[in-house]
Amino acid sequence: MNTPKRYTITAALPYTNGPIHIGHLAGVYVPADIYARFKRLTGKDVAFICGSDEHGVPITIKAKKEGVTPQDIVDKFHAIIKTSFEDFGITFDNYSRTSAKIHHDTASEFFKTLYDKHEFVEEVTEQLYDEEANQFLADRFVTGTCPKCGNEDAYGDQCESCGSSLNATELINPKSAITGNSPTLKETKHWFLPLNKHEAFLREWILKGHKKDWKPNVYGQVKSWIDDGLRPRAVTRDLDWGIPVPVPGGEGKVLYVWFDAPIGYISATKEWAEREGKDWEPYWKDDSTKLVHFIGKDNIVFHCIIFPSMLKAEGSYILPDNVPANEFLNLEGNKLSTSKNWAVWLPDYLKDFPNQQDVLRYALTANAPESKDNDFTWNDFQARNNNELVAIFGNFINRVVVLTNKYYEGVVPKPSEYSEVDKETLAAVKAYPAVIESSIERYRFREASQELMNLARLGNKYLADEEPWKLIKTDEERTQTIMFVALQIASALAVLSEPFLPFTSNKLKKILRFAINDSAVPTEQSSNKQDTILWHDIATKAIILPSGHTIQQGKPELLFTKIEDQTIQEQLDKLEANKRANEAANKEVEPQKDTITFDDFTKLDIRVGTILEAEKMPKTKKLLVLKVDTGIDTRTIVSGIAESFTPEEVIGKQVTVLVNLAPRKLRGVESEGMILMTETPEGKLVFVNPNTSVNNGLQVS
Ligand code: B3M
Ligand code: ZN
Repeated sequence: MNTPKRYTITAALPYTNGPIHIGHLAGVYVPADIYARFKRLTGKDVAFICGSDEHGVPITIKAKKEGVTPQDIVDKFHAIIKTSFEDFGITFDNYSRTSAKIHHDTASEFFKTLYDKHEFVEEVTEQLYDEEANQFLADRFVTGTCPKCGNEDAYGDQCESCGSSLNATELINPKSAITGNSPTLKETKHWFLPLNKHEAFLREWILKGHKKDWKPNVYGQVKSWIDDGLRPRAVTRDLDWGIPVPVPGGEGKVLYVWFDAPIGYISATKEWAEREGKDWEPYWKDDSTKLVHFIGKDNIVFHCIIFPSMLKAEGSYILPDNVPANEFLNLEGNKLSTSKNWAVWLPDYLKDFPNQQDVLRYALTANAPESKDNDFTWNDFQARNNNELVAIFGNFINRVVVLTNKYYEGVVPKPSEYSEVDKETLAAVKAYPAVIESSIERYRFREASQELMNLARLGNKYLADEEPWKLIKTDEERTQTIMFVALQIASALAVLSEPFLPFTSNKLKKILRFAINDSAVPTEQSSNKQDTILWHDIATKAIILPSGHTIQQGKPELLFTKIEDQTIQEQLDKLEANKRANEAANKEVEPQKDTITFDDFTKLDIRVGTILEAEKMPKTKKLLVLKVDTGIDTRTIVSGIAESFTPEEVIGKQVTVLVNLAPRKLRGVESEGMILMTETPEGKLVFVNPNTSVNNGLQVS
């Protein structure tokens, strides 16, 4: 594409059935924001669009589970998600929602246009039906085995494991997510988008080399679907939550969520344009607009096959130039999971790490799952912060600001003759805009973030090599030049860091007293107008901060602070506790054991006893060796409670003991009896014992 006149950048619309977590940020929203910020910094006309995806079965399932309406669910989570994006500096030009009227109207009109152009196939087919729930089973209302990859938890419309888009009737061994029953088949009419009819167009558009700049993980998936043969996909559903089908015979039916949601990008652009007094159409219909969809890999088929086919069939829209889908982020070696509460939720992160959004943005970018699934670990998070943001970026800026204040009361000194090193350093700085730009233009944000850190490394090395703190004693003139050069590097960091570290960039611009040209109240107009410093200025302007300019005086705030091991351990403990609580909350209650007779029960001799002594069983994690006064005698009992109690904690405790259990040797120690325990939701063992002190030996019956 020739140089685009404008950019329409979309980010996948998050389902409003829960908060968002670090996987969403890493997979979609931080890369999209980096790209949008970068394009704005290079003076481009950008529409950065997103919004809540408020239809679809997951929302109705959650509403049913909580006994509220779907609208209650989407209202709650739309607000939470929108706030999270604002908190993390994701700079959408519009964050809309698909329950908005403008979207219902836009999606209905889009459907009607395709309907009137006979782009749909109307067909009565047999669909899965739950007789007990008296409901058709579509999408997440049904699970089964994926016919493509064998994943047993595939949904009626999609397999998250291999990404395939499915018809529910293709599932092997389907089960209703409402009742667990095996569904029957029942006839119903739907409107199908005949993807097979668009195969030639898709082959031409994508496979004929036209999209070789698509990421291999995206191009590969799309090619395999097309090669497997495309089939008609139903774009309506027998559901009551969604956008009503706007044609005769559509009563009681709604648009399939994946038909309406991508149109949400268009309606959100319309809403934005209306608000800004702009024309929305060039952003979606002008060939000189570059359309880029940021998504996760499970959305590739919808953004590369289905939505482009819809746009092509409608006929007046442009097609996406690129769909740089990321793979998945795992957490501490396990798949991020909302249902298992195995996640770092953005609101929780901000509670534990207030004002440290950039640390997370950076750690997620530096480790992003750009070409394969990747793992977020709290240790890596700590290392990125301590070893890079604090030790390199923050340390360099702090030294420059402290020394400029110490030697020159914050005034940028006048340089004299540049040395060869100065010239090489300044030349290297001027090369960075193009170096980082090259990575960003290829959607390699990990690489781009490391190039930014290399610029900070350059600054750190320059100061360490030139040692102005020594030269100040002997060569005042040389020191001024060194500090002048260092301040130019700091200025470059202030501008080039903005897409990656927006909060830090803003702080740094205040420290250097660039007049802030966005939300922060600008300081008094500085003498050299840095309030509109753009990306390429770093390469073209002779200098950024001229001598005589005054930076912030006094002790500067630290841009980053060291994260201690204890803080990381607390996060790891929290994860484990959440996981156990979630497992307990969702634990199936053990079915009752076989019935026994009263005689069987009377054979059990259960007494109250007191633990007199306790010690850890050598070379084991779980066992304590106890001396227990049973009232009958004092005996040894080995108990698997060492992970829940220390020996000191149990001495003196009254416990309930099964005393006539046949003795058995455990690790060479003869154990005569069993202490009765149960388990808390967090997985901690607790004693089942009398809640008042009684004599040892008393029988429990
Ligand atoms: N709501 C996100 C997901 O599949 C989905 C994206 C829609 S983008 C139009 O998790
Ligand atoms: Zn599959």
